[in-house]
Amino acid sequence: MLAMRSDNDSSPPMFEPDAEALPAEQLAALQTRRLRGLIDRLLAADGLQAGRLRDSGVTSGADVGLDDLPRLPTTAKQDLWDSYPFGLLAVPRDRVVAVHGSSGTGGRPTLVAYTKGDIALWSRMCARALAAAGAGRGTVVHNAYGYGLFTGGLGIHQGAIELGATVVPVSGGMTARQVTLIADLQPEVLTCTPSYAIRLGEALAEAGLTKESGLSLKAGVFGAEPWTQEMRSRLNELLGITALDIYGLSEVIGPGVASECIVAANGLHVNEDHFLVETLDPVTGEPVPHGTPGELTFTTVTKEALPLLRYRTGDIATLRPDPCPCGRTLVRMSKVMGRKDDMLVIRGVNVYPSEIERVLLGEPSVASDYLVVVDERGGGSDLIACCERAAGSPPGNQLRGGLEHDLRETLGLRVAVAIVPPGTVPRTEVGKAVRVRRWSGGEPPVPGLDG
Ligand code: DLL
Repeated sequence: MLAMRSDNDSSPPMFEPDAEALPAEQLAALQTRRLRGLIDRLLAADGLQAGRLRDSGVTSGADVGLDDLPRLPTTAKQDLWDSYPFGLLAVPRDRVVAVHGSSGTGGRPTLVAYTKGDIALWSRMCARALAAAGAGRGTVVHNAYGYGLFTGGLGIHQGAIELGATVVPVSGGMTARQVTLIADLQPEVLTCTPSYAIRLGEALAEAGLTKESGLSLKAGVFGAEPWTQEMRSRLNELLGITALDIYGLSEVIGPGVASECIVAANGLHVNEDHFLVETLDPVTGEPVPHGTPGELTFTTVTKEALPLLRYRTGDIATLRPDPCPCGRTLVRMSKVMGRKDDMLVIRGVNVYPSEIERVLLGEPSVASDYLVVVDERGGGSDLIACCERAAGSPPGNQLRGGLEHDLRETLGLRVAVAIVPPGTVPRTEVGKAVRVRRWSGGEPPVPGLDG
């Protein structure tokens, strides 16, 4: 079996070093050329985005440079819904070779289209992410992202093939079968949501498969939902791996918009030769400086079927341009703190569920699954953090009091903690983990959570 590349290899593990380590001026020149090309394509397609460009005084790609980006019009999810299914196409309908999407909140599908060129681009972006995790030719990649309309499964699948790795297309769920496949095929890279990685790690441990007993995994490429550094520590420990973050969204291309490298495991390199990135104040839409949390906004300069100008994602993160030891020159984004619409406003205090995760999972006596319940039964909203004791942690009342104290200190807000019996916090086997449930009456969202 071919081994993983290691940090000590003389060449850095990059799939496209010419692009990933491009000097700043050359990157800017490439981005400018591509941005101008995009604007010309959008104007030629004469759709919604062309109208907005003309309204803002842009009639040719030659009119703009990178510095003009903040004054160009934006796009948002609503535009995709309004143009559902094919209204935003910038190519003839018969050039579309695939559609993907996400079910989104409220079950309303967000559908996106790909040309052959888009699929090739997407494959390369996912190959970059896998190579950044240390994978190369012949590396076995156990791909437990769901296959289907969701971009996780097929995106990583195509990327693994592009890289020349050996992909195991297991998809989500049926955990017992996954344990058998991992034992038999000895994958070195695991790709799935972080919440499913916890589930799988626990199932592997129950089956006696741990690092000590020869578990083959070395790296994990986890994304599609927010997760914290505390969750990273848990995953590293449980699976004996380096857990890495991968970010993306259907509207931009799917997974592979940005991903972490195994060299630093500290921030996600944005593939900004294809996806120009900005962080905007979520309320005013004005750009915020590097290091300040803002709404990630992407311009897809090379996509063909559904190119988007300044697509406002709703995801909140920071950007950092400082060099990375891996040699990539691409700007890094922080872990996503949450979506702007997932922010809870409790008695005037803004809270992202990930901030609660950081406190809960920072305590070793707490198991990795948790649920934040927004208790609306009294007409207001109060938070209850429901969690379980970690296996083997001693019983006692201090845990709850300690967590409530830490949550109050960290968030400046009273959050009640309910330690519920093992196995009662709802788990997600397939799809994205649900971390927040509203409770306005009736049965509690977690059995055993008494009123
Ligand atoms: O979740 C694409 C993906 C698949 C990314 C597999 C990574 C791995 P959608 O279903 O369209 O696409 O959902 C996109 O998921 O706007 C974020 O809110 C969230 N998200 C994706 N990756 C991360 C991440 C895929 N690493 C939405 N951290 C995005 C936090 C993430 N949130």
